[in-house]
Amino acid sequence: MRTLIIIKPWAVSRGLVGEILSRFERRGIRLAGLKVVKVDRERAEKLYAVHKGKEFYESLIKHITSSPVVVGVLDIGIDDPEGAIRLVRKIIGATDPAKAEMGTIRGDFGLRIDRNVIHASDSTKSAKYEIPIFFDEDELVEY
Ligand code: 3AN
Repeated sequence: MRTLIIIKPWAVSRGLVGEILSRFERRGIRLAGLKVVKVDRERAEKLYAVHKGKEFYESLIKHITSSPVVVGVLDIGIDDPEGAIRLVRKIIGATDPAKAEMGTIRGDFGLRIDRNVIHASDSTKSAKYEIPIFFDEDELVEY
C-alpha cells in the first residue's frame, strides 16, 4: 500500500527532513520514492483542488509554492489499505499542530495550522490521485 507525503517548506528550511523521515523508517515503513521539488502553481492547485473556495486556499497555495518541499511515497507493508492510511495519519498527528499529540510529527515540530510541517494523503483514493502529481510509475521502487 502506497501513500504520498510532502515535507512542507517550513520544515525543509528548518532542516527537519531527516528527523521527519526517520519517524516513518523506524516504524518499518519503506520509502518507494523521494525527491526535492519546487512546487509550481499548477501542481499546487491540483494537489489542493478539494480546498478550492475555502478561506485558507490562497495561503495554502502560497506556502506550498514558496520554497522547496520533499515529496515521498511511503510503502506501508500491511494488508489493510485504509489501516495503512490511518497509521500514517496517526504518525503525523492532527491537522492543527496546537491540538496534535506530543510524539506526532505535527505535535513535535509544528506551530501554526497554515504551516503544519507535513502533508499525507488522507485516504486510499487521495493517495491514488496525489502520487501521480509528483511521481511517474518508473520512479517508484518495489522491494
Ligand atoms: P490534513 O493536512 O490534516 O489532511 P486538511 O486536508 O483539512 O488537513 O487541510 C489541508 C491543509 O490546509 C492543512 N495541512 C493545513 O496546512 C491547511 N489548513 C487546514 N485547515 C486550515 C485552517 N483552518 N486555516 C489555515 N490552514 C488550514
